[in-house]
Amino acid sequence: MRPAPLLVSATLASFAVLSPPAYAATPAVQIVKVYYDSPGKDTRSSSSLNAEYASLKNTTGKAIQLERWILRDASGHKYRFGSFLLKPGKTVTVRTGSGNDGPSTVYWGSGNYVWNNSPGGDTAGIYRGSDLKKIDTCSWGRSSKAYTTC
Ligand SMILES: [Ca+2]
Repeated sequence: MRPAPLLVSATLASFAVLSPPAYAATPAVQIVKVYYDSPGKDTRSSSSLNAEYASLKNTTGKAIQLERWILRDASGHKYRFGSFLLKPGKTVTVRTGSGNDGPSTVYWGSGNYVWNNSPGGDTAGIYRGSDLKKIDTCSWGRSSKAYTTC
């Protein structure tokens, strides 16, 4: 049974390829919450638009510059970050409507809602850099809640 060691290593290699990781690695910047159904009727008032938001958290121990990163929905609506330094462990909230950007909140500047309500749902995704590397996504569908925590 001379080939036995070869068979063993081949088996191990197949196992390594086929077996999924025990858990998905935490993304450096994680979509932690999307409040997709702002309270009350969708009147497109400033306060209603800004009650719709997505929150992104820096899960690392280092500050991350989000400039030119993109937050987008399933149908391709995009928000591109200006210069924004997200500090370690901190969260930035991207509100759908208009307002003055601050240290923990930025504004998409949209005149209409971005995140689709339940039951249709939507997918929020964040993408980095010129090659738009996918960092994280968060999806929702039918739900009795107005938000999702990812
Ligand atoms: Ca909505």
